[in-house]
Amino acid sequence: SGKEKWPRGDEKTWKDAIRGPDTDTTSITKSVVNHVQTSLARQAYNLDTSGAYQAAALSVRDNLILNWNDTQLQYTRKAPKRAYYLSLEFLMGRTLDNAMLNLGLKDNYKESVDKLGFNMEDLLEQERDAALGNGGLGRLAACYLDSSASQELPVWGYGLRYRYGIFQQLISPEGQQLEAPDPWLEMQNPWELPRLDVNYEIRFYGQAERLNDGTPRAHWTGGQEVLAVAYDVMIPGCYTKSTNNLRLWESKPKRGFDLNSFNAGNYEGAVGESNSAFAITSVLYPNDQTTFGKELRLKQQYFWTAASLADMIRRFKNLGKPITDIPDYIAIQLNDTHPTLVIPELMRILVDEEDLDWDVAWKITTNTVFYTNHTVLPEALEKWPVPLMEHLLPRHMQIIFDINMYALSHFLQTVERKFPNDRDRLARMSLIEEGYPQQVRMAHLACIGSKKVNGVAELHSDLVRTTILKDFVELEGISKFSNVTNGITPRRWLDQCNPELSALISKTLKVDKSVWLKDLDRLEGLLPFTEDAAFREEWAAVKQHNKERLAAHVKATLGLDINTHAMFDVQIKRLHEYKRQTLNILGVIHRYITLKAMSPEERKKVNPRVVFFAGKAAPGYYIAKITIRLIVNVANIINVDPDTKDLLSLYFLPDYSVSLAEILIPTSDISQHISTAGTEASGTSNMKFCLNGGLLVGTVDGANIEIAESVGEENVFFFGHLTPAVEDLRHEHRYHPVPLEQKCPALARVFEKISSGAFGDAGVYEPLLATIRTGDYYLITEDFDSYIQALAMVDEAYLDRTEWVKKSIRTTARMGKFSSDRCIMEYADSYWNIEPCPVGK
Ligand code: B1N
Repeated sequence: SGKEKWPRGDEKTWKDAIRGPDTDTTSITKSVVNHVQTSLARQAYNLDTSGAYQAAALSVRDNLILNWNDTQLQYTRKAPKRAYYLSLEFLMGRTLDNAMLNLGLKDNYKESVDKLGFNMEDLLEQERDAALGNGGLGRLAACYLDSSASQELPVWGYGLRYRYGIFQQLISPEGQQLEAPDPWLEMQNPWELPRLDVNYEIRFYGQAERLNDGTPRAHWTGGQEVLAVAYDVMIPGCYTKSTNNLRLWESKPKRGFDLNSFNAGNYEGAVGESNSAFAITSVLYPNDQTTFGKELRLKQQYFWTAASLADMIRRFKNLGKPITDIPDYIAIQLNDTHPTLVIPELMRILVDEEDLDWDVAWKITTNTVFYTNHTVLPEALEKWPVPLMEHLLPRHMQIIFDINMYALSHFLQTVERKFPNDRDRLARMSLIEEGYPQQVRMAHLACIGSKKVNGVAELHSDLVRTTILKDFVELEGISKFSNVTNGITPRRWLDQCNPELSALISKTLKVDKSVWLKDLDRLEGLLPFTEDAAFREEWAAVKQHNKERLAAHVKATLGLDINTHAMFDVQIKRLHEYKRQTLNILGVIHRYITLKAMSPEERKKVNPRVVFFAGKAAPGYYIAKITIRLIVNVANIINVDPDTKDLLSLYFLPDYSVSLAEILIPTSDISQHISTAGTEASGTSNMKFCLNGGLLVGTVDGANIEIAESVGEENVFFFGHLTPAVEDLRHEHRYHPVPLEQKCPALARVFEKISSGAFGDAGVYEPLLATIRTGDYYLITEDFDSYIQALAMVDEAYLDRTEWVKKSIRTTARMGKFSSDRCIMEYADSYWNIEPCPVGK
């Protein structure tokens, strides 16, 4: 806007020199070659594929930076309310392809790279995944950033810049998972902008002394101070200039080494202190859905929330508004309880530094913060020992006790009135769980400190309301507790991972992808084409090509041959007992036994099937690691059995990642989402498979339910007990155990096979089998028969290939609801109260 003056110099000189984006092939080529010569300091004749990737990435990055600058300037000028998505995990995957597609420049870059003598596919393969997450929670954060930018919403992400992302998984020939570090920053990372000038000092330990001057204030002094330094990752929107920011913090010592210690001869102590500062952001914790009360993890959480909040407040203060206006300019979304410390940290700033009354500070806080719960599994609910919290964050521990007093006891008085003498209720609701030691219940703190609380699928949000936060619903009213069903970005999870299908859709709908990728309900336009035989053939051909692409990849990386004319059956996710990869592998063994018992004549009628598994087990998760072992050893046997190998084969693909998912998902005929009912909060890969025309085999759990509602129950294969039955069944198991042979003879035969040593030393698997034989917390024995039946129905349905392809088309066509654009609009409208802030308007 014309109001601003050029800061210095001659306006025309500036304007002539300022460059625009490189969009046509000629300027793209120039920019790529320029980066080869200057940024990479290489001669053109000396360029390899890795260098070509770097140069192309730097050229794309230039374009992103220009858009990023314009977007951020626009935000500064318009000063809209902003939302901040706080997540300890951002599972971004690769960036180059996504960036080119969102910029609408992929074809031009491809042409340019071609002319320079390189192949775009090879270049893309050079990039390492940014794997700063464990699974669904981290990938959801990445999808939400893509949607926020695509919807032109002023949303920033805040996270940690781990030097090591999720470990690399190696599988030994015996099927053991081995973990290797993921030094993803060893190569230059063109996608981040170091902001060494944006930094904050973060305090740990020390003393907190209340002033006791009639105010709630305290002084927090001493301890260790660590520097948080910002690295910015640009998040391009799809077909828009809007380019948002993901700010990742790196920890480092406040001032190099402590010179005093040096001079006192304490070299080790000085280096130790500096190492402990670097250690904070050194590694992502690889435990999905379990917490271990580790001090370093709590340090990560505070380091990140304190730096992020300091950054938000500095930005807010630049607006010159009264501090009480914070909720009008800032919305903070907590991605699970990991960033819950923002609540006491914001209270500390408002009370101790801004000198506000407690009640005023509490009102600001509870109007600014929003909390998303992602799990109801008891072992995943965060609790921190009070002594640890007191030691590391003495002031925050005081504040949490005060919140418990003021906010809760205020509540608790209401409770007293509403439910007199209900001592159990008081103990249940307290922020502090009694015991040795006492523990802080982070979900309770997140709940009472937030304006709204949501779960991630209808069923899950119901469970949040009726189980873990039931008492709070009774107290605060139901309207605070709602649902935002998860979604996925169709940019990465259709256009990027399945370009042929994307092209077929655009051609069929006669709509440019720039339209339907941002309005996914448009896919419904495919429905009439289910009756078009030529279209169905094209649809099936795309699936076939995707299978071949995967087979080529597996051949190149693992040296294995895959039968691409089989049905592809895929289960890819973290290894977890509740996700029941065991049910799947036991089902595979059952199938193998059944095939072996058939005559050659009977076998001829069987449709070939290839089963894929991929996923990592937390390094300390013993049972999950045995499950991998069983899968690998079953594969070793059945893949070479001449009787069956053409009809059934099995692959455990090592080192599952976002990039591997992008190759696997478009190949599936069916995918498995078979958690014990009530345990999988949502699931998001279920959505990715269905969007790509794979049918779903699953339990009545998480988002499976809503997917079935959308695509039609006739197009999914449901099985198993429902959520309300689960508790009763577990109770039955405990108090009226029935021997496996009696309860589920088919499964007993599978167990016998394993115990006979058919898949190697049976002793290895015994601890896994024992969890099922005794206790069976995840109800394998209860669901096995109906699982086998569901797979039989899959086989039967697959016989009618025409009808199958129709199901596939209908599934894709009805997945519009699951675009993460819809989720982000819901958060923007019903939670954050923010509006689009487009560039140049
Ligand atoms: O979050 C996803 C859901 O789709 C999945 O169903 C859910 O299991 C997943 C602690 C978690 N819940 N909890 C976690 C991850 C890491 C950690 O340290 C908990 N992940 C989920 C997205 O909503």
